[in-house]
Amino acid sequence: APAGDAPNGRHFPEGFLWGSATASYQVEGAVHEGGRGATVWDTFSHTPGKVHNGDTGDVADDFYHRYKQDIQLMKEMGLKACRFSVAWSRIFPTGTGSPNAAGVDFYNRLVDTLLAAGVQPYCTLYHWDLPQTLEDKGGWENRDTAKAFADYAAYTAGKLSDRVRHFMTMNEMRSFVEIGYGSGTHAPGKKLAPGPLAQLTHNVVLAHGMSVQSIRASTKAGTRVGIADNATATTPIIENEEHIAAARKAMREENAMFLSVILDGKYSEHYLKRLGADAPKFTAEELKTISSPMDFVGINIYTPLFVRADRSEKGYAVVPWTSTYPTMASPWLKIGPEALYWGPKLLADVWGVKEIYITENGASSADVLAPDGEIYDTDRTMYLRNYLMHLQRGITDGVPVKGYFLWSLLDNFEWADGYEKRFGITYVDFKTQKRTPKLSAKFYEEVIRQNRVV
Ligand code: GBH
Repeated sequence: APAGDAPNGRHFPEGFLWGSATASYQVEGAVHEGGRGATVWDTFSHTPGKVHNGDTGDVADDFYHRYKQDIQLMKEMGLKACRFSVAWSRIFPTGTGSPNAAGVDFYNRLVDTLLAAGVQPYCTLYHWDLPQTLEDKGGWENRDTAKAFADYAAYTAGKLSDRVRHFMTMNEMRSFVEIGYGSGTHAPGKKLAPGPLAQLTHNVVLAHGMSVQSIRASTKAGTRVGIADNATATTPIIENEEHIAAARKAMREENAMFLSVILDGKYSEHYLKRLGADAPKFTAEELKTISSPMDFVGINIYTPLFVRADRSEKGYAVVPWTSTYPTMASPWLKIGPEALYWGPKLLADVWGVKEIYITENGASSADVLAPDGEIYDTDRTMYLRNYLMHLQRGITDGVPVKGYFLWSLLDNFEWADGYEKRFGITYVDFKTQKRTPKLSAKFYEEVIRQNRVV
């Protein structure tokens, strides 16, 4: 065999779940069809100055109409699983009240088409598109939103659970909390003071816990419930004992208000102390609900947080970025493949999580069509290859990662960056809706075919 053909230790376990991920508002379009109600992202993207170039998700990838062709693409690539999100306002146009049958029908068709193509559906119930009606009543600042979410999640999961076995309550709580209600650069564009923001954060983790319980109550036995959290992947600057110990401490602290309270059932003392008078008010009963046991934990991993040991009370310090640190097309997307080793590894070591999915990982790149009509995204391919090597390394060390969902199947509406930043392994011409698999798609196809990093 020619050099390079031999198996060389980069294999994944048999049955490893290779997938891709998308989210409703980023791909569906058809915002006025099928009885869908308005969401905070419709309002935000139609507010001048909020999204790059004035882009909106009105059409996006037109996935609402083109999902069959896109599932065909998944099949051709050999994908085993697809992570998608349900638009709450397609099911309950005003967030609560009576369900909209046309909305349920769309996700029924989507799930049926996936299954017919041999692709396992993984369903996220909330990927940031809050019904506008609920935002008008205070959004996540209002405790009633948590109850509304638990009801919507139970109803939707109940409708799909005869065919969908895995549900994730929420995607990236930290992102929609801190950017949506803190810095205000995502929908709904609010800038809350630290106290109200901490209370809102508490409502969000409470909503997660309430929905874990309500989904369990409304679905078939054996339904698996988890989350897709953008856990901060604390990564030791040097892999030695003292810095690894620091990274372990940092994992708990840096995720204090989301994953840690969910998995520990309490807020860390440092977190409460740091907030002082701004700390959230909560009851023991609420902490119990927030920490309702999950069947798996999904983490979205892009960029590491490098930490080092130090003699402070916390026992670690965050290492700042150098101005020359290699970065993909989005300034926040620093290339740190070790994050895909340390993120899941610390999740397993610190909390004993037994079933982990990488619910997102991927990269933006300045894709250009070459004269031959191909897109040679060698940088995205390099990024994926290196991250996957570290994922494989972790699994070899015994970290229980069961699947990997690449963000994203398609170029799509990248929130405040509009269509400027492309994350797809499939190129989308937004004028014609033509799909062209990039080099990275062919790379991923080969990874899946050989079940190893190629
Ligand atoms: C994920 O967010 C999302 O789940 C997904 O919807 C998104 O398309 C994908 O990743 C790619 O971005 O501009 O400095 O304020 C990733 C985490 C959090 C990264 C918010 C960008 C904004 C940084 N994101 N962050 S900044």
